[in-house]
Amino acid sequence: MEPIKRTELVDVDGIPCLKDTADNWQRLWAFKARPDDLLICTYPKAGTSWIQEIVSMIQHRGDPQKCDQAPIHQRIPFIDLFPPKRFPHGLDEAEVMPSPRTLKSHLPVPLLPPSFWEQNCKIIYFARNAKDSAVSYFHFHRMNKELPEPGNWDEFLENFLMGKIAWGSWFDHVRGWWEAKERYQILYLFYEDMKEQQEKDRKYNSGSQMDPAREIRKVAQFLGLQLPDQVVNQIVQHTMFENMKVNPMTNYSSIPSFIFDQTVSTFMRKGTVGDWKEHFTAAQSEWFDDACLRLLGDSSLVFRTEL
Ligand code: PPS
Repeated sequence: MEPIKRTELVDVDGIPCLKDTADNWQRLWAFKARPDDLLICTYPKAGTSWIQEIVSMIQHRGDPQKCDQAPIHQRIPFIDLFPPKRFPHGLDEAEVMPSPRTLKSHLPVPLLPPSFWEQNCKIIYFARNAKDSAVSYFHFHRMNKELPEPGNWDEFLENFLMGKIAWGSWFDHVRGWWEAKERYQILYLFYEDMKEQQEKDRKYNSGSQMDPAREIRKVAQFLGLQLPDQVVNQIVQHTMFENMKVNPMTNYSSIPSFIFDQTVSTFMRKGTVGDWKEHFTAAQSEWFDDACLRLLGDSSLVFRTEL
């Protein structure tokens, strides 16, 4: 198979986007959200697939067979991705999908099609700390042949910090959505809290009294559903990193290897909090801490970089 060409970035209102997204901008901006749409929004590599599978399991009342009917990216279309070699696009799929729809986006607040705000759609935002997001995004650039060339780690990290990567600045993204939740129906969750829940679940099964599914219950409540404990437990188990990693419906093995080369880096790579320590030098870590203080210090938004 002929290797595909890595894309370039094109600014849309000052935010770097994949060229094909920019080329389809008018169509995306005119997207007609429906009042009962649920949007899952994240900065890339925040654990989107994790929260997608949790939502999908909640919607199917914990029945894995219903989730196993199609890969996650088909069940929940990604509206702002227009990859040249993949048809139909998420937007095409979303447009013909019956209601109620669940959709995925990486768009920052200023670029979200206005109909989502007009229809006051429910939105789940899943955020992950900058350091682990940067590491995960770097490895994803290495294996995803549609993304721009990442350069070496130092180069990539500088671009990440400057927001010169697809979907723009992590800082602007997490902050924009944090502020938007004051005005709209947005459930803002953290990867680190979800991971802590997983770890507690392991202890719970070994006799601890902690609630193993706090974050999953929050999602169910936001969706207006009350699930029995047994169902919640099934969801916790089904969405454990180890289980999603071997599940062909969630590990992106359905994407051909000339696009996602999982011999370079797997999509479900490590799934931990603190992997950044294996990549950052002390100076780079300090640089990130300073940037967090400078760019987020005056907000109430706090990220944990270890558990
Ligand atoms: S994408 O391409 O932006 O939609 O990717 P996304 O799904 O947001 O991010 C992939 C990272 O999320 C991790 N992940 C998980 N961690 C813990 N538990 C579960 N169940 C889980 N599912 C996905 C995945 O491993 C990627 O992170 P890294 O750090 O690279 O391992």
